[in-house]
Amino acid sequence: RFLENVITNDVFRKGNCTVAFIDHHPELFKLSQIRDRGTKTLMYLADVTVNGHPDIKGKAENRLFRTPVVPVSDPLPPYPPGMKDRLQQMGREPFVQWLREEKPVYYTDTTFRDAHQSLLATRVRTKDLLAVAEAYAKTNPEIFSMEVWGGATFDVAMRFLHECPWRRLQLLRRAMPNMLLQMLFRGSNAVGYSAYPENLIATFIEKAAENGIDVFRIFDSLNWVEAMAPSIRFVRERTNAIAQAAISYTGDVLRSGNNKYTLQYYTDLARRLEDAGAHMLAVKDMAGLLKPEAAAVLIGTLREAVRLPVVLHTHDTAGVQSATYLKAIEAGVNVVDTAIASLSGLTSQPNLNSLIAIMDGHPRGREMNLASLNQHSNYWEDVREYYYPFESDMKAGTAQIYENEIPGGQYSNLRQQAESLGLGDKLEQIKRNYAVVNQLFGDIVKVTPSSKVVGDMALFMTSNQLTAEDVLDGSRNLAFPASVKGFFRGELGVPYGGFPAELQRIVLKGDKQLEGSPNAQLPPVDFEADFMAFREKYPHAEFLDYLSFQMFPKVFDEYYQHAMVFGNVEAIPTPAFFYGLKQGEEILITLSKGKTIIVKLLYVLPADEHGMRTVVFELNGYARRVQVRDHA
Ligand code: BTN
Ligand code: 3PY
Ligand code: ZN
Repeated sequence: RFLENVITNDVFRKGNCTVAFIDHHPELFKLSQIRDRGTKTLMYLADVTVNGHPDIKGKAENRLFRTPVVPVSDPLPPYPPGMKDRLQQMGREPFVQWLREEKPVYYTDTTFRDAHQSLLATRVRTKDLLAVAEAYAKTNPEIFSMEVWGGATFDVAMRFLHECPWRRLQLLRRAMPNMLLQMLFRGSNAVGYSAYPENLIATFIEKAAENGIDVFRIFDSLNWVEAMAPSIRFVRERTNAIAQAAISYTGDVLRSGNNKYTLQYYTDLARRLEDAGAHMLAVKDMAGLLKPEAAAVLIGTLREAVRLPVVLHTHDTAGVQSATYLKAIEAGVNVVDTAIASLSGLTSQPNLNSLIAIMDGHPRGREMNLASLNQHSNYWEDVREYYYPFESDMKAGTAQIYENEIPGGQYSNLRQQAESLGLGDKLEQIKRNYAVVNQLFGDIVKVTPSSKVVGDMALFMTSNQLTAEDVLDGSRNLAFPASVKGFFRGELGVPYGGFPAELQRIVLKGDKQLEGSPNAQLPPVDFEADFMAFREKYPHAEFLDYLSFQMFPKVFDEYYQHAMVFGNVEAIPTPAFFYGLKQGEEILITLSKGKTIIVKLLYVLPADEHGMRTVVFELNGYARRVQVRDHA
């Protein structure tokens, strides 16, 4: 039985009708909410089955996936007390003091954010995170915090996964009520790539905390304390969460001779961040440059310089960063950032499971549930397969990272970026140019978004076959990338030591550098009037969507249009989401609590003369056909 509705009706679809059509065919418009959502989901599945997923064009092959096993956890008793419970009992100042004095080392788990941002281009979907969140929280309450939000996840959730980032946070909050949830916050750039007005930053922080964030890791891409201080203050004044200020680590603190980033540089920064009100101090080694001996010195010195607990974050791009952690642990670091085994290593964080195992018998080792962690690793090993088109083809650690200083997430994305610009065979040149650009720019801190500027310039030089001398030759009148112009205008702030004057003059071509902080120039958001206007344009959206829109207007607009056509696609299992259905394949989709639909692909008809293909499904046992355009 084919249940027709207004979306599948040919007369209506082709527009061969007047408004009277509604009066003559009321049955076509009587869609229960569930059927409406069901139809939209079928539209999505039909489209991806016929046209493929736009994000993985040409990369999908006929793979079979194993079914990931979700580790079991006792549904009773409820949740064992975790760090969130401790924070609530103690209050934040006593809590961070307690942490600082703790003998055992603690672990932050980055699997839900940085690990997949760095290995899988941030593409992991909420559904796959949520499937194991409760079990993880019940079996691993010893974990210091779960990094689950911020960084690139906010943008990518909407842009590529068609998901609401706020709903991800809310769902994880509910599934992990005993654990501290952490986000990466780019100071005055929030979760974006440029500066936002200060009152928007404040409101974003407030709403992030209300919806589940307990720990804000705040950094600035040039280690500019002025850009971090307002965020630290907003966390302190408007939330009960922890402001963890992060210093981005670059260069080599033990390098002798001409060294811009000395121990003194880091110590001064740490003290200023403590004075700005940070509750915790993190060293964010985004490129994995901190060597073991340097870690011993740096962590030991920072522990003495400030009264805060000290955290260390690194990327294992060189392949040896567990050695750095061991030295840091012996120098008194309180927390280290790690990822579940099967999503660790290379451009991701060091391996949590193995680190726990080698800490066995160490005076700062601690009792952890390694059996559970290994089960979770097995789950992620299978889930990771779903995302194979997003893997970089890096196979082993590289010592070249000490020369090019490319952050983990950018390193794994670089080949793809190069290929999309037709520079696939120039990857080595791009990496060398990255280091050249860094020197041209005055040896700057490179982390989102400053790392993107350096990357854009390296690609620009490579594609135009420019040397450093060419760039510095003012008579060439080069068309520098927009991000490079913005950087030299001061849109990301001012690098330590200032801009190299000659290159700044060449890039700006008479344009002036901004005065003061980049977001001081921006008029505050008029929330009331602006939200009203937003609602007019996006009537189904609410205030959190409005904040998404403020961060990424164009991305939000496309996300919204997608939701209007295809509904909420978060419930679709990941293999179907990326690869569509095969003939005869049947899947379960839980659209909402208690509303599960069974979808089976019966067959796909050839395209008609208008290029439309009819895709016939079975939905809960009834045949349903939808039509999609074949873009081939
Ligand atoms: C539907 O599913 O048919 C209605 C779509 C409404 C989607 C809007 S888009 C912005 C806002 N955020 C969501 O997650 N949903 C609504
Ligand atoms: C981000 O800003 O997304 C980062 O992970 C920086 O390291
Ligand atoms: Zn990182």
